[in-house]
Amino acid sequence: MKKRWGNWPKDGRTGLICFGLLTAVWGCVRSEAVTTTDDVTPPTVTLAEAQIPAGTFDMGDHFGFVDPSHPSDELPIHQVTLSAFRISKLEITNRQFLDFLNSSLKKGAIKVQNQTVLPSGGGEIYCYTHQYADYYSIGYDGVQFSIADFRADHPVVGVSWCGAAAYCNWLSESNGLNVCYHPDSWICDFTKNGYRLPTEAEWEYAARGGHTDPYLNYPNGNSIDKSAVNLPESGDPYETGPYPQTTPVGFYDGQLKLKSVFNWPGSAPSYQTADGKNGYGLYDMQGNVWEYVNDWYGQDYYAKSPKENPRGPDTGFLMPDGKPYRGMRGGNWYNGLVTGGVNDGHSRVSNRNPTYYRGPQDPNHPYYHLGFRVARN
Ligand SMILES: [Ca+2]
Ligand SMILES: [Ca+2]
Repeated sequence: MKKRWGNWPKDGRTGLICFGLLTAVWGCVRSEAVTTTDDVTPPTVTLAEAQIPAGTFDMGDHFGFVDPSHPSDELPIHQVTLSAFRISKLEITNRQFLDFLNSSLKKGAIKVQNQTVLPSGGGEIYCYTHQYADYYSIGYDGVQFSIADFRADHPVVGVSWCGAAAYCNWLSESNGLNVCYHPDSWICDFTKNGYRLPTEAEWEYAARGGHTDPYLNYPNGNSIDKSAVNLPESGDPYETGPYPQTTPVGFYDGQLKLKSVFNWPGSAPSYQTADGKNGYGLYDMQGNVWEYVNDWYGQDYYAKSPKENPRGPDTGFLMPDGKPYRGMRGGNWYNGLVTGGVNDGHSRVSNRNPTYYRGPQDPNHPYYHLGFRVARN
């Protein structure tokens, strides 16, 4: 089932050129081909989840940070009360997303077109394949999807927000839960018991790990412990390798890691991690990959957010390309420490970012540093 990349066509440059065109038609793609087979085997899906208790906290930036790209979007600090919810302890991995893709392919629910994955009836792109660009670890050989060697436990990247929502629906169905997302409008029904993306308020509350007296700037403290997080130049043994320089999910658990097990690109035979899990037992809430939240990004939303279970604005703040974008949280392996001498502060626990701002070539920058984790009531 595993394929070695050397056997596959390398057309990343073509993919990047196409990216802008695809972005322009994002949401408008339609096609006819549907792959079907009767061999549908329900997957067994288990996720490590943390139970987050109901509670009230003061959401926003407690440290006076002024974001150079979008100042004031973390203010005013405002009180938020949340119902209890569950959230996955880890970012969703390539292995987990692969199960969704192969299962959906067998059911005829998705198709591969222009080296991207789409719903079979047309609609927004779910994700990019390895054939589209080398950054993406899940490939398609015309029959099934497979993962690059030693990448199965890395966070999935190259996924759109709709792809993440579609994964949530599949995960719900696979576990006998009621789906949250409408398959056309992608509106989330929060009364359902299935999987969904965390709201922005849930994400921040979960990331804080219960630390509200005093509030902290990062999930576990007021300074960055580079041995406990995957950030740019944090010193992990994946930084000398090709993009994406993700670490496996939950890599920073305080254990000594061995190259003989992980086959990382760096030459170090071992790497001592510090334990990066937060107060709720969640890993990678700081760094590794950015994580989608359910909310549209509303730059001025904090001034009008309801107190009880805020779920974001009805649509997003229009970015320079005239389009609304979803929010993302937590910083990533690629950037966000310092740009041009200015601290971007991406991995601060209160930091907000629209998915428009993904990198220097935005909005057509690759999605190689953006993934997600899931939540449910
Ligand atoms: Ca790193
Ligand atoms: Ca993360």
